[in-house]
Amino acid sequence: MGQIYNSKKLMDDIARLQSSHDLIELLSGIQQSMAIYESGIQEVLTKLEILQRDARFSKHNPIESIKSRVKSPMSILEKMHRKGFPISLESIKTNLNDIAGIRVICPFIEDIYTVADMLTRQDDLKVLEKKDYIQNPKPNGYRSYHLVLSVPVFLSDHKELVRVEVQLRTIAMDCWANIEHQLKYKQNIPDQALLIQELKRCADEITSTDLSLQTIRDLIEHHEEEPI
Ligand code: 0O2
Repeated sequence: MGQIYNSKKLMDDIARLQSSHDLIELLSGIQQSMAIYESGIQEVLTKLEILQRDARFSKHNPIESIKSRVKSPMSILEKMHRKGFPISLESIKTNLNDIAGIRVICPFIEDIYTVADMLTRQDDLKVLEKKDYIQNPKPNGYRSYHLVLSVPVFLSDHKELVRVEVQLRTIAMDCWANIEHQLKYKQNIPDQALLIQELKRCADEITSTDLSLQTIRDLIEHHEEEPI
Protein backbone atom coordinates (compact mmCIF):
# COMPACT_ATOMS: atom_id res chain seq x y z
CA MET A 1 0.00 0.00 0.00
CA GLY A 2 3.09 2.21 -0.10
CA GLN A 3 2.60 4.36 -3.21
CA ILE A 4 -0.22 6.59 -4.34
CA TYR A 5 -2.13 4.80 -7.10
CA ASN A 6 -1.65 6.61 -10.42
CA SER A 7 -3.56 4.68 -13.09
CA LYS A 8 -2.20 6.75 -16.02
CA LYS A 9 1.41 6.11 -15.00
CA LEU A 10 0.64 2.42 -14.41
CA MET A 11 -0.90 2.04 -17.87
CA ASP A 12 2.07 3.88 -19.45
CA ASP A 13 4.48 1.52 -17.70
CA ILE A 14 2.53 -1.57 -18.71
CA ALA A 15 2.22 -0.33 -22.30
CA ARG A 16 6.00 0.07 -22.37
CA LEU A 17 6.46 -3.50 -21.13
CA GLN A 18 3.91 -5.23 -23.34
CA SER A 19 2.38 -4.83 -26.79
CA SER A 20 -1.30 -3.86 -26.61
CA HIS A 21 -2.20 -7.34 -27.89
CA ASP A 22 -0.34 -8.96 -24.96
CA LEU A 23 -2.06 -6.60 -22.56
CA ILE A 24 -5.55 -7.49 -23.84
CA GLU A 25 -4.62 -11.22 -23.59
CA LEU A 26 -3.38 -10.67 -20.03
CA LEU A 27 -6.52 -8.79 -18.95
CA SER A 28 -8.79 -11.45 -20.43
CA GLY A 29 -6.66 -14.19 -18.78
CA ILE A 30 -7.04 -12.44 -15.42
CA GLN A 31 -10.78 -12.15 -16.00
CA GLN A 32 -11.05 -15.88 -16.79
CA SER A 33 -9.11 -16.91 -13.68
CA MET A 34 -11.51 -14.96 -11.43
CA ALA A 35 -14.01 -17.86 -11.26
CA ILE A 36 -11.59 -20.08 -9.34
CA TYR A 37 -10.88 -17.30 -6.80
CA GLU A 38 -14.62 -16.74 -6.39
CA SER A 39 -14.96 -20.47 -5.63
CA GLY A 40 -12.16 -20.25 -3.06
CA ILE A 41 -13.95 -17.34 -1.38
CA GLN A 42 -17.20 -19.30 -1.38
CA GLU A 43 -15.55 -22.25 0.39
CA VAL A 44 -14.11 -20.09 3.19
CA LEU A 45 -17.31 -17.99 3.47
CA THR A 46 -19.29 -21.19 4.03
CA LYS A 47 -16.95 -22.14 6.87
CA LEU A 48 -17.30 -18.69 8.47
CA GLU A 49 -21.08 -18.73 8.11
CA ILE A 50 -21.21 -22.14 9.80
CA LEU A 51 -19.13 -20.75 12.69
CA GLN A 52 -21.44 -17.75 12.90
CA ARG A 53 -24.54 -19.98 12.97
CA ASP A 54 -22.96 -22.24 15.58
CA ALA A 55 -22.23 -19.22 17.79
CA ARG A 56 -25.96 -18.50 18.03
CA PHE A 57 -26.05 -21.22 20.67
CA SER A 58 -23.26 -19.71 22.76
CA LYS A 59 -23.18 -16.57 24.93
CA HIS A 60 -21.23 -14.45 22.47
CA ASN A 61 -20.91 -14.31 18.67
CA PRO A 62 -17.27 -13.48 17.77
CA ILE A 63 -18.19 -12.45 14.20
CA GLU A 64 -19.90 -9.10 13.68
CA SER A 65 -19.92 -9.17 9.85
CA ILE A 66 -18.12 -10.62 6.84
CA LYS A 67 -17.19 -8.96 3.54
CA SER A 68 -15.51 -10.49 0.50
CA ARG A 69 -14.17 -9.44 -2.86
CA VAL A 70 -12.08 -10.65 -5.77
CA LYS A 71 -9.36 -8.11 -6.56
CA SER A 72 -10.12 -6.19 -9.77
CA PRO A 73 -7.79 -6.67 -12.78
CA MET A 74 -6.59 -3.04 -12.50
CA SER A 75 -5.85 -3.44 -8.81
CA ILE A 76 -3.96 -6.69 -9.55
CA LEU A 77 -1.83 -4.93 -12.18
CA GLU A 78 -1.24 -1.95 -9.88
CA LYS A 79 -0.01 -4.25 -7.07
CA MET A 80 2.24 -6.27 -9.41
CA HIS A 81 3.71 -3.00 -10.65
CA ARG A 82 4.09 -1.56 -7.12
CA LYS A 83 5.86 -4.71 -5.88
CA GLY A 84 8.09 -4.87 -8.97
CA PHE A 85 6.92 -8.37 -10.03
CA PRO A 86 7.05 -9.38 -13.70
CA ILE A 87 3.62 -8.88 -15.25
CA SER A 88 2.27 -12.22 -16.54
CA LEU A 89 -0.56 -14.59 -15.57
CA GLU A 90 1.88 -17.08 -14.03
CA SER A 91 3.61 -14.36 -12.02
CA ILE A 92 0.25 -13.00 -10.75
CA LYS A 93 -0.76 -16.50 -9.61
CA THR A 94 2.57 -17.10 -7.89
CA ASN A 95 3.15 -13.72 -6.29
CA LEU A 96 -0.22 -12.38 -5.14
CA ASN A 97 -1.83 -13.81 -2.01
CA ASP A 98 -4.85 -11.56 -1.88
CA ILE A 99 -6.66 -11.93 -5.21
CA ALA A 100 -9.36 -13.68 -3.20
CA GLY A 101 -9.97 -11.66 -0.06
CA ILE A 102 -12.31 -11.99 2.91
CA ARG A 103 -12.64 -9.50 5.74
CA VAL A 104 -14.04 -10.64 9.06
CA ILE A 105 -15.15 -7.88 11.43
CA CYS A 106 -15.21 -8.84 15.11
CA PRO A 107 -16.66 -7.00 18.12
CA PHE A 108 -13.56 -7.44 20.34
CA ILE A 109 -9.82 -8.08 19.91
CA GLU A 110 -10.06 -11.48 21.60
CA ASP A 111 -12.70 -12.54 19.05
CA ILE A 112 -10.16 -12.06 16.27
CA TYR A 113 -7.90 -14.75 17.75
CA THR A 114 -10.91 -16.99 18.52
CA VAL A 115 -12.09 -16.87 14.89
CA ALA A 116 -8.54 -17.29 13.53
CA ASP A 117 -8.14 -20.38 15.75
CA MET A 118 -11.47 -21.87 14.76
CA LEU A 119 -10.57 -21.46 11.07
CA THR A 120 -6.98 -22.65 11.20
CA ARG A 121 -7.97 -25.79 13.17
CA GLN A 122 -10.02 -27.01 10.19
CA ASP A 123 -7.99 -29.79 8.64
CA ASP A 124 -8.97 -29.20 5.00
CA LEU A 125 -7.37 -25.74 5.13
CA LYS A 126 -3.65 -25.10 5.06
CA VAL A 127 -2.24 -21.97 6.66
CA LEU A 128 0.39 -20.52 4.31
CA GLU A 129 1.02 -17.29 6.18
CA LYS A 130 0.03 -15.51 9.39
CA LYS A 131 0.69 -11.82 9.99
CA ASP A 132 -0.22 -10.30 13.30
CA TYR A 133 -0.40 -6.56 12.72
CA ILE A 134 -2.22 -6.27 16.07
CA GLN A 135 0.76 -7.38 18.12
CA ASN A 136 3.06 -5.68 15.57
CA PRO A 137 1.22 -2.69 14.07
CA LYS A 138 2.57 -1.07 10.89
CA PRO A 139 4.36 2.28 11.45
CA ASN A 140 1.34 4.15 10.01
CA GLY A 141 -0.88 2.58 12.70
CA TYR A 142 -2.44 -0.22 10.59
CA ARG A 143 -3.71 -3.08 12.75
CA SER A 144 -5.35 -6.33 11.62
CA TYR A 145 -4.69 -10.06 11.74
CA HIS A 146 -3.97 -11.61 8.33
CA LEU A 147 -4.13 -15.25 7.32
CA VAL A 148 -3.29 -16.64 3.90
CA LEU A 149 -5.10 -19.95 3.51
CA SER A 150 -4.87 -22.61 0.84
CA VAL A 151 -8.33 -24.05 0.23
CA PRO A 152 -9.17 -27.03 -2.01
CA VAL A 153 -11.75 -26.35 -4.72
CA PHE A 154 -13.14 -29.43 -6.43
CA LEU A 155 -13.86 -28.91 -10.14
CA SER A 156 -15.42 -31.37 -12.61
CA ASP A 157 -12.17 -33.24 -13.33
CA HIS A 158 -9.55 -31.98 -10.87
CA LYS A 159 -8.88 -30.25 -7.59
CA GLU A 160 -7.31 -26.78 -7.38
CA LEU A 161 -5.69 -25.27 -4.29
CA VAL A 162 -6.75 -21.64 -4.11
CA ARG A 163 -5.11 -19.02 -1.93
CA VAL A 164 -7.51 -16.85 0.06
CA GLU A 165 -6.42 -13.98 2.28
CA VAL A 166 -8.54 -13.48 5.41
CA GLN A 167 -8.19 -10.16 7.22
CA LEU A 168 -9.62 -10.09 10.74
CA ARG A 169 -10.18 -6.80 12.57
CA THR A 170 -12.37 -5.04 15.08
CA ILE A 171 -15.06 -2.59 13.98
CA ALA A 172 -12.82 0.36 14.91
CA MET A 173 -9.77 -1.08 13.10
CA ASP A 174 -11.93 -1.57 10.00
CA CYS A 175 -13.19 1.98 10.07
CA TRP A 176 -9.61 3.26 10.42
CA ALA A 177 -8.26 1.07 7.58
CA ASN A 178 -11.04 2.16 5.21
CA ILE A 179 -10.31 5.85 5.77
CA GLU A 180 -6.55 5.33 5.52
CA HIS A 181 -7.03 3.36 2.27
CA GLN A 182 -9.09 6.21 0.79
CA LEU A 183 -6.40 8.72 1.69
CA LYS A 184 -3.72 6.60 0.02
CA TYR A 185 -5.60 6.48 -3.25
CA LYS A 186 -6.41 10.21 -3.36
CA GLN A 187 -3.91 12.54 -4.91
CA ASN A 188 -3.14 16.20 -4.19
CA ILE A 189 -5.10 16.31 -0.93
CA PRO A 190 -4.08 19.44 0.97
CA ASP A 191 -2.28 18.84 4.27
CA GLN A 192 -1.72 15.17 3.52
CA ALA A 193 1.18 14.94 6.00
CA LEU A 194 -1.05 16.33 8.73
CA LEU A 195 -3.82 13.84 7.91
CA ILE A 196 -1.32 10.95 8.07
CA GLN A 197 -0.20 12.19 11.49
CA GLU A 198 -3.84 12.50 12.64
CA LEU A 199 -4.55 8.98 11.42
CA LYS A 200 -1.65 7.65 13.48
CA ARG A 201 -3.07 9.43 16.53
CA CYS A 202 -6.52 7.91 15.83
CA ALA A 203 -4.90 4.45 15.50
CA ASP A 204 -3.33 4.84 18.96
CA GLU A 205 -6.67 5.96 20.45
CA ILE A 206 -8.48 3.06 18.78
CA THR A 207 -5.93 0.62 20.22
CA SER A 208 -6.55 1.95 23.68
CA THR A 209 -10.38 1.98 23.23
CA ASP A 210 -10.40 -1.59 21.84
CA LEU A 211 -8.39 -2.76 24.87
CA SER A 212 -10.67 -0.94 27.34
CA LEU A 213 -13.82 -2.34 25.72
CA GLN A 214 -12.32 -5.83 25.91
CA THR A 215 -11.59 -5.37 29.63
CA ILE A 216 -15.11 -4.05 30.35
CA ARG A 217 -16.65 -6.97 28.45
CA ASP A 218 -14.49 -9.49 30.36
CA LEU A 219 -15.55 -7.93 33.69
CA ILE A 220 -19.24 -8.09 32.71
CA GLU A 221 -18.89 -11.65 31.42
CA HIS A 222 -17.10 -12.98 34.50
CA HIS A 223 -19.37 -11.22 36.97
CA GLU A 224 -21.23 -13.90 38.90
CA GLU A 225 -24.91 -13.05 39.33
CA GLU A 226 -26.01 -12.99 43.00
CA PRO A 227 -28.57 -15.73 43.57
CA ILE A 228 -32.02 -14.13 44.01
P1 0O2 B 1 -6.05 -3.37 -1.30
O1 0O2 B 1 -6.33 -2.28 -2.27
O2 0O2 B 1 -6.76 -3.21 0.02
O3 0O2 B 1 -6.28 -4.74 -1.86
P2 0O2 B 1 2.62 -10.33 1.11
O4 0O2 B 1 2.99 -10.83 -0.23
O5 0O2 B 1 1.29 -10.91 1.60
O6 0O2 B 1 3.68 -10.43 2.14
P3 0O2 B 1 1.23 -7.81 0.98
O7 0O2 B 1 0.13 -8.28 0.09
O8 0O2 B 1 1.68 -6.39 0.80
O9 0O2 B 1 2.47 -8.77 0.89
O10 0O2 B 1 0.79 -8.09 2.47
P4 0O2 B 1 0.09 -7.25 3.57
O11 0O2 B 1 0.97 -6.23 4.18
O12 0O2 B 1 -0.43 -8.32 4.47
O13 0O2 B 1 -1.09 -6.44 2.84
C1 0O2 B 1 -2.16 -7.07 2.23
C2 0O2 B 1 -3.40 -6.23 2.33
O14 0O2 B 1 -3.60 -5.81 3.69
C3 0O2 B 1 -3.41 -4.94 1.55
O15 0O2 B 1 -3.73 -5.22 0.20
C4 0O2 B 1 -4.48 -4.14 2.28
O16 0O2 B 1 -5.79 -4.62 1.98
C5 0O2 B 1 -4.18 -4.50 3.72
N1 0O2 B 1 -3.19 -3.56 4.26
C6 0O2 B 1 -1.89 -3.81 4.54
N2 0O2 B 1 -1.28 -2.71 5.01
C7 0O2 B 1 -2.22 -1.74 5.04
C8 0O2 B 1 -2.20 -0.37 5.47
O17 0O2 B 1 -1.18 0.18 5.89
N3 0O2 B 1 -3.37 0.32 5.36
C9 0O2 B 1 -4.53 -0.25 4.90
N4 0O2 B 1 -5.63 0.51 4.83
N5 0O2 B 1 -4.57 -1.53 4.47
C10 0O2 B 1 -3.44 -2.27 4.55
P5 0O2 B 1 -3.35 -4.17 -0.94
O18 0O2 B 1 -3.34 -4.89 -2.24
O19 0O2 B 1 -2.09 -3.47 -0.60
O20 0O2 B 1 -4.51 -3.16 -0.93
